[in-house]
Amino acid sequence: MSNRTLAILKPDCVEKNLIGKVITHIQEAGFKVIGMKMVRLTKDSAGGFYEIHKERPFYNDLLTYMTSGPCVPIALEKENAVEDFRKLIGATDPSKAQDGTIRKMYADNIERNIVHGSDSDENAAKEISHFFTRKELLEINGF
Ligand code: 3AN
Repeated sequence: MSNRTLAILKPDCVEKNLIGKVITHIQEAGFKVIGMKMVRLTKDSAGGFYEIHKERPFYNDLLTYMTSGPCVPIALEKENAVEDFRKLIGATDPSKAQDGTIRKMYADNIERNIVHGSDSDENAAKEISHFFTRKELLEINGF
């Protein structure tokens, strides 16, 4: 079991001025921020990140949305990080998310759903390296 996951505060989160509130929820749930930056994804970068969804009908819309404004990738550390973070954010479709989850509280719909969380340890490692070099995490944290 790995202890890291990747969160992305998506363009709707940034646009609604919810960066601080969402990070507060994340930190109060016991996650430690080990890397964070604000980026504007290009189509290529978003396409690479969501490669697994390439054949899905919502893929093009997803890329348009994810490149529509800046977002905030955050590398997080906690015991059982992947599973605990997915519990904290709730179901992909906010109307199906449990009360108290970040998506239930702040998300508009299944596409504009405020926050991304890695779905496995393997993907967490890949996704963290999509946004952060090892040197960046090393310089900040000594990892
Ligand atoms: P999650 O973000 O909960 O892991 P995924 O990985 O299945 O969900 O989907 C990635 C992103 O694609 C979602 N966060 C959402 O923005 C978008 N998405 C997923 N399913 C749909 C759908 N049925 N219609 C529109 N957008 C979707």
